[in-house]
Amino acid sequence: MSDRALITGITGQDGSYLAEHLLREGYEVYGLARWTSTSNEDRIEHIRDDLNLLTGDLADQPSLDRAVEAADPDEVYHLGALSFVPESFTQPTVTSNVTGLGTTRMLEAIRKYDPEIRFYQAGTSEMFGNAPDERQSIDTGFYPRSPYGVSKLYAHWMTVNYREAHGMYATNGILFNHESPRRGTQFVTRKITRAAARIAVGEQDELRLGNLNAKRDWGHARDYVKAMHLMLQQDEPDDYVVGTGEHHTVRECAQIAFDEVGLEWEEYVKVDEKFFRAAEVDALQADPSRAKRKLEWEPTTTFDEMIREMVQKDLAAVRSDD
Ligand code: NAP
Ligand code: F7E
Repeated sequence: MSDRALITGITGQDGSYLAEHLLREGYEVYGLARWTSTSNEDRIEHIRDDLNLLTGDLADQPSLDRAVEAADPDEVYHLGALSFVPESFTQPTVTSNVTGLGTTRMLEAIRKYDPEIRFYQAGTSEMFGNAPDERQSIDTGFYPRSPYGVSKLYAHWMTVNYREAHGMYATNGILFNHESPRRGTQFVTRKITRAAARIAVGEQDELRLGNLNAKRDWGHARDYVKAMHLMLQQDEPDDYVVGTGEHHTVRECAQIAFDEVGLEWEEYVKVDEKFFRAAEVDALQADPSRAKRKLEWEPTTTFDEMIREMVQKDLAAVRSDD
């Protein structure tokens, strides 16, 4: 009998790549998706017939209980969250409810149904925030700088607590930024690659950005979902930091994206304070050495390759819209 996995957040960037990966690995894949009046299934359209979708909401305990029962999974990958940092400042309580308490609801659903189910929590480098260390490892202290980061930190410790209090196989993956052509269009990399493509074909005149000096450790989502899967194949549950170990500025991202379409980024990018954050995270850079060693995992795509791939996909999309 094949292994069964339940993915929350299956309609998101990571959910779609993870579903593809688990299908390739021979899993029977279940996905929790919110009920919406218009379809949010674009990212999983190509594999839709191979998936078992269940409706549910992280704010609604009975729907999660039903989903866990219906999927009867061996592994749960909990990726569902409100993941856009700026919006968490304007919607702090719904962020806490969905991203924070939603994790406790999933853990409870599992504990009640079958505490042997393995659980992956989608942790984030945003929990490090104003990090005291230049490179962040599992030993770095947490200092979140947004309601999103605070909610994820609560979810992190609840995951640790269910492991220690109930003996559950509950693992935190602390993943640094990862992007792809499927990244939401408000996140900075995709905002830049899409704008570069649209400007190149004459559909947009300029690109307004916030803090160009912000540094992030950006990898490819396709690589990172493999690390999630590996984490749940270990003998014991644990916590892991996953990133490339390199960081780049927003400015460098713009320079590569515009270079890919043969344009000078300075001619099109304008700084707009509207995109500055109430509390910024200036720089993040992973020390992923432990995850690489224990999981035998390596990122395969460089930052430069990934940004150029995203620009090419965005170019193809704007051209096909014509
Ligand atoms: P994403 O594209 O924003 O996807 C988030 C998913 O959560 C979507 O499927 C969304 O459904 C679902 N969701 C939101 N609210 C929900 C609710 N109330 N009930 C059920 N589902 C809900 O995020 P991502 O980039 O794939 O990231 C996956 C996870 O990793 C998230 O938890 C994120 O916080 C975390 N993370 C991401 C990164 C990164 O760089 N990408 C790094 C570290 C951690 P809809 O489609 O209906 O909106
Ligand atoms: O911002 C700066 C901004 O929104 C990156 C989420 O997946 O990764 C993501 O969070 C940086 C910030 O991602 C604009 O100030 C400049 O310093 O792409 P982002 P994020 O906030 O790092 C983490 C790991 C997660 O867990 C989150 O879920 O870029 N920046 N100008 C801008 N950012 C945006 N969005 N838009 C701008 O115009």
